[in-house]
Amino acid sequence: MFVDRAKVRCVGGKGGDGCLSFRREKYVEMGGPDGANGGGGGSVWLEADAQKATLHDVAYRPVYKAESGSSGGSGNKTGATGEDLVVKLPPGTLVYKDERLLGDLKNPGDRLLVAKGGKGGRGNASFKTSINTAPYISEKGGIGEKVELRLELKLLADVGLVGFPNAGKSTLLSRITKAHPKIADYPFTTLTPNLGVCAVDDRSFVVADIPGLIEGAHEGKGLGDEFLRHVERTRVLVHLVDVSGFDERAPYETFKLLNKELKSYSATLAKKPQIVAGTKMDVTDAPDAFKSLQKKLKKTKIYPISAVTGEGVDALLRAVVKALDEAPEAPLFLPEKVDYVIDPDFTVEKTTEGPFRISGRKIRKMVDRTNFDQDESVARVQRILNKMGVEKELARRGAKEGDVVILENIEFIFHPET
Ligand SMILES: Nc1nc2c(ncn2[C@@H]2O[C@H](COP(=O)(O)OP(=O)(O)OP(=O)(O)O)[C@@H](O)[C@H]2O)c(=O)[nH]1
Ligand SMILES: [Mg+2]
Repeated sequence: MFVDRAKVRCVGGKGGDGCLSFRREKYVEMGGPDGANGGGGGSVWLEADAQKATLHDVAYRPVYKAESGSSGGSGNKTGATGEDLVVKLPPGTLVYKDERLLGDLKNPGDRLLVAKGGKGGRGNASFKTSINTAPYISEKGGIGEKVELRLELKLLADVGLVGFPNAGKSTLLSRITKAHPKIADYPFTTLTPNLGVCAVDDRSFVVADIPGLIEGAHEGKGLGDEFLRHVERTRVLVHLVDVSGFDERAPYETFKLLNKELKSYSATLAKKPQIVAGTKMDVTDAPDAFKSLQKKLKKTKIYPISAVTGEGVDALLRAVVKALDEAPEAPLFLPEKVDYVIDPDFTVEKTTEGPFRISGRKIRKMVDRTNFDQDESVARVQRILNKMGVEKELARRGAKEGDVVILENIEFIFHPET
């Protein structure tokens, strides 16, 4: 099944906890600290993989969690690092977070780090200093990053077949490639894009057949712009105009209407090199209709083809190859300029219920990693808060000795040191 949109949640692995331990040896009176660091948590990556053609798999399995790091051990045994998780996606996947483009996984092998694993906590051996030779302190492992992402696939094909429903797009695709799209004599036979690889002499290129467009497609009529975006990255468009008389409108009308739709959808689509083909030339009235269309479009060469008999198809393909040689590379979608979000180290607010609340990313990280049952750890947090200027800010806000202060989720009694 062809799925071109998906939402996924990626979670980095938790870092392993640091260990608190002291060496115990026979005949050695005072062993030093030997608690090792925990291993870092694994990260989640997204990677473009040529084997994938749709977002089907991720849409049905939307949660990705990397491995956690192991805890550090005694005897200076460092915890194992958690393994990274690589999520394979089809080339051409755009990655959005909060509607901001994070990246374009255009070429196979392109990678994007989306959720970093948490750092491993430090063991007490790491806290040893000349002053504190027996630290009774260890850190917890950091929590991995959590992100919700929106994925959108914009197919990467060299050539896009466009035209009104029934123009014969799928029939042409089945003639020039090994693809087997559904073909029928009613409009909207094709409901999702089909891709095929076409070989001409020693060249090959990817052709995309998308559902037929109708008037108002850019406003969402018919299958509309759902699929127009899949030809946005093609390098050359082949515009099929039915000249058999099956479509009640004159071929010239449908030609103009379709170009109007492309233009309304995007200026880039309208500017793409376009090769025009009159289709179903094997039908009795087609040659006459073809002639009058060519007369009206003086400057544009139209290729007469029949996907059923094969007439004119080679000449069309040669023109496609020539146009591809001259066409620019498919555009890369670059992340928009990021407006920086100012994220202060901490904020202090007085809650309506009374206590002061201290929050912020840096504070949250520290709280997550602190063992509050260790006196030395608590003392260390207090030292860090002081250095950050939290105590000063609390005092400035009117906090007094004995007031309750909430640090993220942990309650403290305010005892200013200074
Ligand atoms: N005689 C003749 N019939 C054709 C030719 N090409 C396509 N047809 C017929 O036209 C009808 C529509 O063909 P499709 O290839 O399904 O058309 P499409 O453009 O893919 O249509 P949608 O997917 O609905 O947009 C089918 O009945 C085909 O058999 C041709 O060259 N000659
Ligand atoms: Mg079709």
